Amino acid sequence: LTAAAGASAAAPADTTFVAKGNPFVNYKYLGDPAALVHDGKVYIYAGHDECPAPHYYYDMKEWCVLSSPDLVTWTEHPAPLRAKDFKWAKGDAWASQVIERDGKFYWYVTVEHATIPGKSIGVAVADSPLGPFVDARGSALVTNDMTTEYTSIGWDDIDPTVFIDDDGQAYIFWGNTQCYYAKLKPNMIELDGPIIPINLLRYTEAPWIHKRGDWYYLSYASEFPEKICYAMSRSINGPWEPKGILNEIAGNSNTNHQAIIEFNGDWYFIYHNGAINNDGCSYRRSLCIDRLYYNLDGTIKRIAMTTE
Ligand code: FUB
Repeated sequence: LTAAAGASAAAPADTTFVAKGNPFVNYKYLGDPAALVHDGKVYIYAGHDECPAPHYYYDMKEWCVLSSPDLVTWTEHPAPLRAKDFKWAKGDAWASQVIERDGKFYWYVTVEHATIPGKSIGVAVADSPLGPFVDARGSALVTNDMTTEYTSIGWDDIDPTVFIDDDGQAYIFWGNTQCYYAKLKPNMIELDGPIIPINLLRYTEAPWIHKRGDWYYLSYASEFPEKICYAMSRSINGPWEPKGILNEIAGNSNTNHQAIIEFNGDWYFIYHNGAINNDGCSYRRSLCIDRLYYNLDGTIKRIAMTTE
């Protein structure tokens, strides 16, 4: 990655490339990956890190999407969503996740609210995983003034992850410093009931929910610089039993942020690190994928971060 090629040059529409190891996208900086498996392909949605020198802050205006049928050959599609596509938002395309329900694709995002101080969560909807996505509500789904009783910070309402359980009930989890969850209505764009705080050991941010067999897994970024830890439960409502570290601090980046998916019978751990840029790497992050393996008791083996 030359300067940059680097950082600020946007890839032309529908660019196809062959991954040559981790980080697997080497022509632009992307962070906070979320992954969706749909119709034989993996889609990765990630925030575009565009921080210029002296690079001491998050400069993230848009989210990008890549797809692959085999995790080797990738296509980057035109950026399908920008923070300012939410008219009520000021900017900051922070962490997000896309999930499909009944043929519609819902993209839950973190943005800075224009009038309510702090971060908020919005949701956009599309008929295809590649968009076009439009704001589904015209207002935030979760705002800082809904959770002020739990923390004194303005950025606790970040990093949404959404999960649909086997009985069809959808849940949204999110949070910085404090993890929260709530039910979603079947329309996927309204909360259905109270916001419930969850206490997790050394929790920082970046929750991700997945299920395998009868186990629910809640992975999250822990401490700072961040490692990814996880907890397990027999119920989506907890209690969550801490199970330790999944992967260590990701190279030169203070943050880490994971997505966990099953694809063609294998499990994958998708995350970001600062491996491409030694300077300012917390704000110029790069995407990686490694395999994830389970023990017989359902616990997860420590992730070996590779450059392969
Ligand atoms: O990218 C901005 C923020 O950094 C995300 O929302 C957090 O998860 C951390 O990765």
